[in-house]
Amino acid sequence: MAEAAVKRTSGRGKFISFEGGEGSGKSTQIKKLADRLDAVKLRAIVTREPGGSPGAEVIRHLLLSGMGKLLGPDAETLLFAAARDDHVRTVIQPALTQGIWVLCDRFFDSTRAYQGRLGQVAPGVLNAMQRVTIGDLKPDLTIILDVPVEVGLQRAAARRGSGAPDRFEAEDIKFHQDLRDAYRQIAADDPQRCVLIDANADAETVAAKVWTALRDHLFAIPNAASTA
Ligand code: T5A
Repeated sequence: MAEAAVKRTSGRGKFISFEGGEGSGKSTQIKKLADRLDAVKLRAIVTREPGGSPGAEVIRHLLLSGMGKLLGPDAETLLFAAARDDHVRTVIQPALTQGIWVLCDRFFDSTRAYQGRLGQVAPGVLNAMQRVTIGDLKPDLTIILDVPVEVGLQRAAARRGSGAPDRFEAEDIKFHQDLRDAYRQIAADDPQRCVLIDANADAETVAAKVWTALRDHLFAIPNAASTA
């Protein structure tokens, strides 16, 4: 069965992005999915934004320190775009071309939600940046993990321990509620690509829903349920 899975997905790799608010469980679910794909002998890499390539990781550091915020919403968005440009060119595209699946913790929907809806960067600016950085590249599937804001922030705080919240975790509760609404809207606007998953459950339950979404959207995984 594993052989069949590899054979039927030969060619370009699948591109799957994970999205959601702070502490929604993206990193946890990506790791579980990577393990599960490995079990059916599908080659996959796990990467993240901002970051994912050496150049983009430098920009990540700048952004999460809050330095980008000081420059204003447009310039901060340009920094996210610069990081994405490097990441796409040096990591994502080469992997997909080699038939390797890419599991990405955040992608352009994060820019749409955080900088577009919340930062109020104009759609024309976002569209132009998207054209330059990713062109026609779109995830084959976007998993949007949906949790109540309080739950996500509690999870993020528990994981952080005594460390300081980063630039976005430190925003007020309304910001996070608007963010949740923005993601729900993104899911509603593009149901072919996006699956909204209720992630207010234990990690195994959420992982089962993610796997079902994959099986339903990327039909090339045969007998997915039998690998549970
Ligand atoms: N950003 C990013 C933009 O503004 N624009 C952009 O274009 C892009 C790409 C990145 C920040 O940059 C912003 C958005 C972000 O604010 P980050 O440090 O990468 O920052 O942080 P996040 O992407 O927000 O991810 P987090 O690490 O905060 O959360 P995750 O990955 O969603 O959650 P995870 O899996 O680390 O889980 C958090 C904690 O909860 C537990 C985990 O064990 C962990 O302790 N947990 C659960 N607990 C109970 N039940 C479950 N189901 C659980 N799942 C996980």
